[in-house]
Amino acid sequence: MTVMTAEAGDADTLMQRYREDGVVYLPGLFDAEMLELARQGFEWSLANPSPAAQQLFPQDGTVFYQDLFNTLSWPHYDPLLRKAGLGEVMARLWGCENVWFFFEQVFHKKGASRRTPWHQDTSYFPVDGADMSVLWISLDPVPPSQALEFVRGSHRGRLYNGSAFTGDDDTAPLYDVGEMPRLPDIEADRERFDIVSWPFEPGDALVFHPSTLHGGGHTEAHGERRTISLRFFGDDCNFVARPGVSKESAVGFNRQETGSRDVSEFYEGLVPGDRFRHPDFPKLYPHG
Ligand SMILES: O=C(O)CCC(=O)C(=O)O
Repeated sequence: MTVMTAEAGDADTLMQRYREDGVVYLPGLFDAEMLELARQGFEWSLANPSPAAQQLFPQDGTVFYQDLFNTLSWPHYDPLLRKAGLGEVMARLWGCENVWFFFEQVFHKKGASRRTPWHQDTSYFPVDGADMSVLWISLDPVPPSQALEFVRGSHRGRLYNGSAFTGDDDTAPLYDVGEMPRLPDIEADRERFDIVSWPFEPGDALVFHPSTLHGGGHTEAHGERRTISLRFFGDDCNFVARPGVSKESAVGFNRQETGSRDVSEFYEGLVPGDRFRHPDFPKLYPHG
């Protein structure tokens, strides 16, 4: 495993590294004002759960909470997205002309909360392409021993079945139909994988392609991690087929009861191969 220390570098270096490694570290991307906006977004999400909110691995008795694709939360992240110029950050990283916000996800770990299972985000939604990113930030410092980890370059390899995020076997498949291969047991054979991570301070950001294998980031007994994952897509992004719709994934939930829109509305009328577009995804770049 390599704990990275390198600084971010110039725009061309970053673009190349993103293409090759599928993950880049942007130290000090957010100043105190941006961090405060991020904190407000996170607090709003925690106080206003969508029907997709869930306590993961409840049998462990620690906090491992997540919520995602709550369209009602989007106005609460919008000031951060725009003031921090995240559309422009993605346009430069991908070398593309248009950038849209896709959706938010929050994670809250407290106490001795387990590692996040290794997985690729792309397995969970019917969207794929080169111009896609997850921007991961933590409102709390993350020491190297508790870092989110990545398999460098894995976004250029195969797309595995998702992890079901249940039980003892982290490779237990999300879909029980279809051709996607089962995840490798990376924890059982770490030396075989090119695992990288960075020590992380509030204000830093990790940007990764959603097909990059990532996992880890446990917390210790007295620890807490408040994390926001913001997702973006751009010109090269297509609707693709997936073997099914998981009840646990963002796709399956009926959100009518809170007023949050169902993600399936955003996929309506699309067939595999279509450009992934919907007028209600906030356009971030160029500025509307
Ligand atoms: O923060 C974590 O532990 C998991 C993050 C993650 O899987 C993601 O942002 O896609």
